[in-house]
Amino acid sequence: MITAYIGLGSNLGNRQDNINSALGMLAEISDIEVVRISELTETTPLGQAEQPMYLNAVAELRTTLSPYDLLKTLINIETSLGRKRLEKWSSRSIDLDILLYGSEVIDSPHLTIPHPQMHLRSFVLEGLAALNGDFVHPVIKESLSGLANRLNGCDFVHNPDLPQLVSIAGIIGVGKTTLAKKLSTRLGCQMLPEPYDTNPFLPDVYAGKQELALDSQLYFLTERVEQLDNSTLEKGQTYISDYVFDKEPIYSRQTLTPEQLTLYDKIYQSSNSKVASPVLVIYMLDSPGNCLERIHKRNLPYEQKIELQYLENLEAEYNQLFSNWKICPVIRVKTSELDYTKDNIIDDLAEQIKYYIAEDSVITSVVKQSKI
Ligand code: A4P
Ligand code: MG
Repeated sequence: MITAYIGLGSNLGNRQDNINSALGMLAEISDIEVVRISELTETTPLGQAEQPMYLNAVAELRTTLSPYDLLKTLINIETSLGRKRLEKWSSRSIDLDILLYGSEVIDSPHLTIPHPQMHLRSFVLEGLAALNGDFVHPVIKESLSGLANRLNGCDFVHNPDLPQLVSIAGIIGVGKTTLAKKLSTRLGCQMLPEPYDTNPFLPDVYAGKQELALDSQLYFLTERVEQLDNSTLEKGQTYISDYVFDKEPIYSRQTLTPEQLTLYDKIYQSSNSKVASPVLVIYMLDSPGNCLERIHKRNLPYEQKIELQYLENLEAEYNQLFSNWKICPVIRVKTSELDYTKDNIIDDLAEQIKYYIAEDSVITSVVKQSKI
């Protein structure tokens, strides 16, 4: 007997009846035992706007059927419940997808297991996490509840028409630039480094010259808008930045007077639409105390006045930013667990990134790199 997980979805007809009928038909099959069912949840249609809301659920099965026979069974049930196959992702009376089949990995023309989009869909992961949160996704190698947490209740689709920007976030001294360099080398993609050292106003601001804080923030803003300009980054290409654009207001709130902040916010809002949004954020975490130690070690003269309280405030603001984040998945990484002396650390993280970006961009860049 293998434990398999099935995703059920319906957005046509009596949705609850459709789902109950499908579960009833599954339970009648002698090679299948329906063990548990997650709660039914109403979800916004992913992909196509202008569709009725979905009802979704996840079922845990025990079965002796092979994955291919299980798929045939699901297609038969869909057909007998009036499922019409129109264009991709059209409304449907019932959709039955195999999410997981034990820990098997199958990539054949008619069957892909684990379901190739499941890690981007909260409507699937939350049901799965409720049933078996500790189970490890056999390809991404992360628990189902860990995968669900990365999405913050949202659903995402790969969009190869956007620049595949992966942004690394975290407070000063957490290790963003080191990680960005290593990942961009590993993935053979361009790194977009924060223009941090070149800001002519920053040393004075750190030295307490409050009157230059607005100049410093505007310098950062204009440099970043130029660097992340949506019209210059190439569609489908992977980029790794060692900062996330949306942190700009965090720093401004720390350093600007209320009058400066009002002016800054206007300029920030108008530039926001010009920059590429990340398709994935890697949020690095370490205690402010450890970060302060790293700042002292790297010994940039103008950073030496940074105080623990300042880093603690930044940490609270970053946590707030990512607790409300709806733009893309967020992978949280503890700096203390990034032991770069271990060869596979970067490989594993690079491998994970692949599943969150429109894949071709990394595959082509890895091929390019191996040709060099
Ligand atoms: N196939 C390959 N792998 C699998 C698998 N693991 N499980 C093949 C099931 N089928 C798999 O499926 C097309 C073919 O995919 C199958 O015949 C099988 O050979 P389909 O259901 O006929 O076609 P589809 O609906 O266009 O594609 P698919 O993949 O089922 O779509 P998705 O990815 O399931 O997305 N929004 C909300 N809120 N809730 C939803 O449930 N569902 C979809 C459909 C879109 N938006 C949604 C929801
Ligand atoms: Mg389907």
